Amino acid sequence: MGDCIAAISTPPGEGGIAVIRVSGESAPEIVDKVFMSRSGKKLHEFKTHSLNLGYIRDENGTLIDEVLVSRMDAPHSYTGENVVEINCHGGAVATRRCLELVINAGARLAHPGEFTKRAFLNGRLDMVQAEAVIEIIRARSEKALALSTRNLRGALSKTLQQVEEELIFINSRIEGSIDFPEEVGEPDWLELEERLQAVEGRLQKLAAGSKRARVYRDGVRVVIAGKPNVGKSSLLNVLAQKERAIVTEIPGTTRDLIEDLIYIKGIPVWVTDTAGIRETRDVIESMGVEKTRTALAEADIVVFVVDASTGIQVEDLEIMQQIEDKRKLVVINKTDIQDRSLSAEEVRNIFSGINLVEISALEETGIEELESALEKMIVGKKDPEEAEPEIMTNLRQERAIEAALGHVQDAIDGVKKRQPIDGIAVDTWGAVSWIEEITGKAIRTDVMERIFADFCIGK
Ligand SMILES: Nc1nc2c(ncn2[C@@H]2O[C@H](COP(=O)(O)OP(=O)(O)OP(=O)(O)O)[C@@H](O)[C@H]2O)c(=O)[nH]1
Ligand SMILES: [Mg+2]
Repeated sequence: MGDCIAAISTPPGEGGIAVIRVSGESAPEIVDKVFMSRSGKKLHEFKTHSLNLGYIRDENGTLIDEVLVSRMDAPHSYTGENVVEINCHGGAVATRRCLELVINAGARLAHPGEFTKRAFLNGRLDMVQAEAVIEIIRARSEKALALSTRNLRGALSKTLQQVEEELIFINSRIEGSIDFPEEVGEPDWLELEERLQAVEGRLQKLAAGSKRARVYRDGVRVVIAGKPNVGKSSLLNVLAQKERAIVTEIPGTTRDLIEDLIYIKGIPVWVTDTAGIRETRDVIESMGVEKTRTALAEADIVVFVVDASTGIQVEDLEIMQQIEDKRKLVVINKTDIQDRSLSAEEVRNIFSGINLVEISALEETGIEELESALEKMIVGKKDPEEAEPEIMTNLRQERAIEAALGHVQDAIDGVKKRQPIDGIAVDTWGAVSWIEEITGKAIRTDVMERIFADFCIGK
């Protein structure tokens, strides 16, 4: 710490403006060496949080760019340090040159995520909020963005803080019995059990809710499969709202995997159209069928399309066997055909206990139902009674929550069996340390470094 760091904080390439961010005790003095304001005043003569027009010039006095410079004094800045931001005119060359001059004037190039790391180290953000910053940048759907923003504002941190406080309270009860066995005596076992169970319930809800919320960030893989000619490519085209795949009346049209990213109720979904599965002598087609099998293995959900005009045939049964242990939605397509030879009843009888929707890819009917059915399968049923709002966690946070949960459950077990109290304390403190690992209160340095290494330079 201590030294002054600088980086281009806007994405590379041409833009309307580009921002060079400089942070550190001496940021204003360093920028003053290369900045010449229109009024001739130095940066420290301006008020903090003001915007000042002027020029960046090089060692020879040559003007490089006309810029707007803002100064944000500690502690009211992104990093909590003195921050100066130079708004350049977006051109890649001029911006790089300005950065170079700032570096020559005494700043050092920032490491990836170093601004946010300083914000964390200066107590401006906790670890959950720092991670929310990356997630906001990477958000692929509006829902993911909204959930990340909630975490930046402290939704997850607040819940974790309450859990931590409760655990510390429980610990104080336990420690009383350990430290003053004569005076305090045995702990109130029933109270301990109740309190621990309340914590367990909260952590379980958090874990379940965050798994649900996570699909909005990570998305899911949906693979459309079925025998040739049932309308798989037609369905992809309807979902993608464009002619993504070739559709013909010839069975075996699709040979390669065709993928598209679509959004179903705000969830990013990679939909893959596949070659119709059948025995074939055609070399290319059979390679396609092989690819279908690979795609099926990697699918989160299989949309298994059957044809209302042909009914269920041997091929359908074989495909069903192949996707036996997959989560699946059976779609009866071509329901617009007059003399259809397949009813929903029949399909339900053949494949008992399945999710089923009827559509016509040609007339685009039943698509809304299909999307709702998929959403339900992906997000799961939400308990309307659920008090906890949806909170998104990343893998690191999820693992730590599960580890904390494990300790709490062991503690409950210990309480039920009236085990020695100091053994139970090991678990309750273990739970606290996992919670503190999430918020960063007691995070290991290597874990912290790994998190910030994931950031981009300039953040
Ligand atoms: N009547 C009717 N015809 C449809 C419907 N959906 C698709 N078709 C027709 O069925 C034929 C096959 O459609 P595709 O979408 O190419 O079928 P596919 O399952 O991708 O076929 P392969 O790629 O060969 O496996 C085309 O002639 C489509 O126009 C539908 O809902 N109703
Ligand atoms: Mg096709």
